Amino acid sequence: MSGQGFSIVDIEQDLIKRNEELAKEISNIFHKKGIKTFEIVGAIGAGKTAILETMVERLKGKYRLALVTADVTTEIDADRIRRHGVKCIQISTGRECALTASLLQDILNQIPLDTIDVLFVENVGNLICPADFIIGSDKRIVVVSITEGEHVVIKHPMLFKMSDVAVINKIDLRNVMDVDPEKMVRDALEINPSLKVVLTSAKTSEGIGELIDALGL
Ligand SMILES: Nc1nc2c(ncn2[C@@H]2O[C@H](COP(=O)(O)OP(=O)(O)OP(=O)(O)O)[C@@H](O)[C@H]2O)c(=O)[nH]1
Ligand SMILES: [Mg+2]
Repeated sequence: MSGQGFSIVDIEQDLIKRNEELAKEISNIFHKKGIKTFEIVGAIGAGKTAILETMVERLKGKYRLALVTADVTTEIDADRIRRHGVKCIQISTGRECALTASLLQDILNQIPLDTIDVLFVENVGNLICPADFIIGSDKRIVVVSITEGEHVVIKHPMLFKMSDVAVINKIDLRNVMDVDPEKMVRDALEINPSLKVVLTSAKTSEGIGELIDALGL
């Protein structure tokens, strides 16, 4: 506690609690509309958008999809998704290093809630900040790739603890990287034994079918 009766830690805890309450409200809205929601978090450049592009191609004939992509400034990811003929809303987070429930609430009226079955939300590329801020999705998918190095999983346990599915991407590069993807799988399961862990390549589509199965889609 500081002399004024509150501390930075108190303020942070209050923000996290208020975010959780709002995330619950958002989750209720999605459930009432029968929409399945998935949040994709993970390292910068691990392949979150590339995986979404590959999944969108496979899923768009089966489900009515919409996506939200969050980035600090650009619309690059949203434009990549839109090229697949799917609605994608961009959130610019500015100085924030992760999405919050409040940022999602701000664009909720742009999501066609009455005409979609599945919503994917790509968070800002960051392996730390999103751990504190849930956004009300049914499942969270954490993505890393073998190019971040073999220890990226054990160095960032929080998001693996707080996710339902973990993706180790870019396994097409396994022969040029001095990395054992199976060790990354073991590390992820040690951190969170209930995780479903999938090895993928967004480039060759290896493992994408398995990922879709892991999401129950
Ligand atoms: N070889 C290989 N390259 C990949 C794979 N997935 C993505 N990439 C490449 O990695 C780079 C980053 O991919 P993105 O899909 O933009 O990654 P991201 O996680 O969405 O990145 P941010 O949104 O900026 O955090 C691009 O050049 C992709 O073409 C993969 O499985 N194999
Ligand atoms: Mg991206």
